[in-house]
Amino acid sequence: MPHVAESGGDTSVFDATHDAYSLPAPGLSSAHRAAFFVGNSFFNQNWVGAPSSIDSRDGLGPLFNARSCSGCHFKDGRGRPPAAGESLSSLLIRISREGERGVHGAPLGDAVYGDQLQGNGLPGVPKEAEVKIDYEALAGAFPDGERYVLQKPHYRCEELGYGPLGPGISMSPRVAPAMIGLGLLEAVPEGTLLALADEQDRDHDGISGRPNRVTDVVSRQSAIGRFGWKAEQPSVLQQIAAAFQGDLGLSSALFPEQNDTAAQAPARAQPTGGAPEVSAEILKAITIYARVLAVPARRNHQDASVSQGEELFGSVGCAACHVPTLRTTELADLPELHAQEIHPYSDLLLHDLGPGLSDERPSFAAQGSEWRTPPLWGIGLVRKVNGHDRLLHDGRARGFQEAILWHAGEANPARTRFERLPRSERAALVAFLESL
Ligand code: HEC
Ligand code: HEC
Ligand SMILES: [Ca+2]
Ligand SMILES: [Ca+2]
Ligand SMILES: [Ca+2]
Repeated sequence: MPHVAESGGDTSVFDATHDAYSLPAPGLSSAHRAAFFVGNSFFNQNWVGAPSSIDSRDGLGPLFNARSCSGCHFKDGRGRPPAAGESLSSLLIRISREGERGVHGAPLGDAVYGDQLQGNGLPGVPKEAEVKIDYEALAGAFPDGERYVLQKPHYRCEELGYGPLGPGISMSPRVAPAMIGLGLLEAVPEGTLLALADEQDRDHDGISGRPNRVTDVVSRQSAIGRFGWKAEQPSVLQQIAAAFQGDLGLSSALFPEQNDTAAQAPARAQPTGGAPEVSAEILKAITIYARVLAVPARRNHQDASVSQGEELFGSVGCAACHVPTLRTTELADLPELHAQEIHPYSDLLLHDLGPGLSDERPSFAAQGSEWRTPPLWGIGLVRKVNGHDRLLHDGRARGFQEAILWHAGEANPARTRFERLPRSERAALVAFLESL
């Protein structure tokens, strides 16, 4: 185990305040630092409906989830499910038709509602739906008798704006992940990920990670997915262009269409904010911004209980998926991130975590129960930055212990070993996660 503070190598920042996710990596060239600040302002600005007097900020919607990127990635951090009585804000719902797939296994959207539910519309454009969540309590106990209660979410669509959803529609709820270290993850060579993969479990350790294989929309070729909860996007650029289209209703060179369908006449009737609505310059600046947001260094990494927890993280089997150390290679356009030893605690591969976490919505190579191992770097600062402790793809877990207890499938043995640890060692493992 690495036992070092600098999870992002030389590009780590020492800041544990609520700005911890918002800082540029140290050592950027002056051009990249300038692009960072331009990207930062577009990441935080509210877009408006077209037409507006300022062409560089219009084109929002007509259907959208939020008015800005930071509306969901607040403080470049993590979203959460709504509290009782709130509407969805930093959690979004992907939808698709069961049993039907497109190129490279892409999910296909509903004929009327498309591939994502947008809960907001411009004036005169009905929003698509108001989604409500009910939680079912699941009580359990550790072998030593300590009790816990997990909560399983169930989703209901109300106030559907364009008639009923088609038959056989599956829904995949996801919270916005933190934005840190993404350029470093992009700079991990494909060969490293392929070497970590063990699709047939040839080494018989019960872990069979595999890459998602998705469509690169620029080359139209199949590519390894790295970003998003199911690794459905191959690059930060494509992830961001997809967010502009799906989440904000803004077209770009990568995704020139609006996000509405022909069946949504009030949306189709709206003016657009240009073709495309997001210029190449703005897309480029936000992409640089997102790639160089720094990873915060660990705190208290030498405390006795944290060190003990770090060892347990290895011996219990967490590190089989949450791989502690990777190395970056050269990126032609971002030499600042070159040759770093990084500690993301992820293999960026898909793993089957069992039916309890399944969204029953296959996407490209990923089955419903398969998720990308999420990086754990910086995760101990979620409460500080975002003021909540909600974890997992849909934010169902309240804190680290619940997140671990939801692990099943390939992670069954690791979870069982965690459950059997004495209480003080379970606490040490959680203290290690808090130090990240
Ligand atoms: C409605 C909320 C919402 C908005 C608005 C939003 N995002 Fe996201 N973002 C998400 C969710 C949810 C995911 C995970 C997506 C998935 O799993 O497919 C995500 C994923 C990402 C990722 C990948 C992170 C990772 O760890 O893999 C990046 C980069 C990103 N968003 C950037 C942006 C940018 C830039 C904008 C503005 C153009 C934006 N997002 C707007 C919710 C949002
Ligand atoms: C088989 C691979 C695998 C193993 C083993 C594993 N994990 Fe995970 N872990 C995942 C995946 C995949 C997710 C995402 C699941 C989801 O969001 O539904 C995850 C999610 C998490 C999260 C929440 C991350 C977030 O961003 O919300 C934490 C914390 C975590 N794991 C810690 C652990 C610990 C501690 C162990 C050992 C007891 C462990 N994991 C073992 C694959 C694994
Ligand atoms: Ca638009
Ligand atoms: Ca839609
Ligand atoms: Ca294996």
